[in-house]
Amino acid sequence: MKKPNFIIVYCDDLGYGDLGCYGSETAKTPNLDMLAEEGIRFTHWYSNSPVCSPSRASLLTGCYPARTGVDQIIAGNRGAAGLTKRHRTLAARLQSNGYRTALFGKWHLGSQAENLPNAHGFDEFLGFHSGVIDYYSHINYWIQRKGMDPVHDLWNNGKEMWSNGRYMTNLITDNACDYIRSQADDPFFLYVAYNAPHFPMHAPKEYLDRFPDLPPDRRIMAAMIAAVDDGVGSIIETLKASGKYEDTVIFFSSDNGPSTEARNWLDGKEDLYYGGSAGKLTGHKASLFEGGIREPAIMSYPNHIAGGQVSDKIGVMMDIVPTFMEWAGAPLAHESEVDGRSVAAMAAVDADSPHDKVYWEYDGQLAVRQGKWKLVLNGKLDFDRTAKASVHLSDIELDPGEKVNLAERNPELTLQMANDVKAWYEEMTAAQTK
Ligand SMILES: [Ca+2]
Repeated sequence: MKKPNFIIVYCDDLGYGDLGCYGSETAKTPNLDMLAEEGIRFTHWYSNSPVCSPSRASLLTGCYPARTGVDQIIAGNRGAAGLTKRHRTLAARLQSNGYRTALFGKWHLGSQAENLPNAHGFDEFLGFHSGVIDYYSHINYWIQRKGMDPVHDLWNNGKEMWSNGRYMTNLITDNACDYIRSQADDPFFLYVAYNAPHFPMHAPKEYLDRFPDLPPDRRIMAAMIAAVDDGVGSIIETLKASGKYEDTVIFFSSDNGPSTEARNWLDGKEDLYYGGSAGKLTGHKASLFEGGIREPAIMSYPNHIAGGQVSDKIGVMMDIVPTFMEWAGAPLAHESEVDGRSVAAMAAVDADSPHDKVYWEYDGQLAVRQGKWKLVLNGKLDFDRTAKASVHLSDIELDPGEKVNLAERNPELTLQMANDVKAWYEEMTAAQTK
């Protein structure tokens, strides 16, 4: 079988309910909806963390965040430590299997030389190192909250570059399309890491004009998502024009759920922000309830995966490494190298999920999904708000919104799941290598 190309399109803080094909009545995402029609749309696909850096560490290494040493949000200053070279990324693995590799957009896995994309297997990188930049000046102003001055953060292969005034989403899309057009016959891995729709809430007027009737918080969100959707449309069009679409795997998702942080507002309000939607799910960014970690996830591989599928089987971001390596013809030695499992059969022939249990830890919270059951310990609803019960058991099939706490009615199950997730976390922290 021909080695496929791989493209990951990754959004930032995009909610489960914020695409047309996931039920949004305000976002307009015709290109992503079409991609889902031509591929498979997952309804129980999870990020490994409810925040940026750990989620991205898992996507790229195939390991749980704690094992990678990146289990917190990495600071935005130049010189911030991050993912070390002890952890092999998907880019490094594919590069050593004959792939050309490129990243355009957000990195957020550290900014020391050994943490940067070029040190982690990317031949080409154009984008930013930290977690957030202004969409037009490409300056990170948000580290001022930590007492640091703003830093300009736009780079091309280790060299600082300036593209003042250029909307970041379009800059990423244009580089991605140019890269596809420049490829000859070697297979490639392209990581398109949009910072949208993470704050600051910026979009060109032409996108805002598409949504004249929405309230301000939804309007800017819909505009930013529409720019991403147009980007995905351009990428697909470019693939088709170069005859590469059928042999290219495209995976679209987001690192965590929508943010309620007041700094999303640009009118001075200090209220919680609800511009992004987790749909019917409870919890937002930083929460281990479903809204923080369950993500839109679309996969297409026209020569291998039948279109029009919707799968409710459990997949996790850390599964992408073993899945792509299997399709690249270089499967991993799973047991020793990664925590993720290949979902190639789940995607191609609707096989069962490879996971009996999936675990999470973030900022004092623990969670486990076991079949239809989900247990959250010390749960939070976002960065600041704590959930009512410190032990919350849900039947996710009957109650996807985690509204009804079944812990007291199921004490033995609750205890077993709590013990399992605590044991898992002990194992992970013992194995942690920075
Ligand atoms: Ca994020």
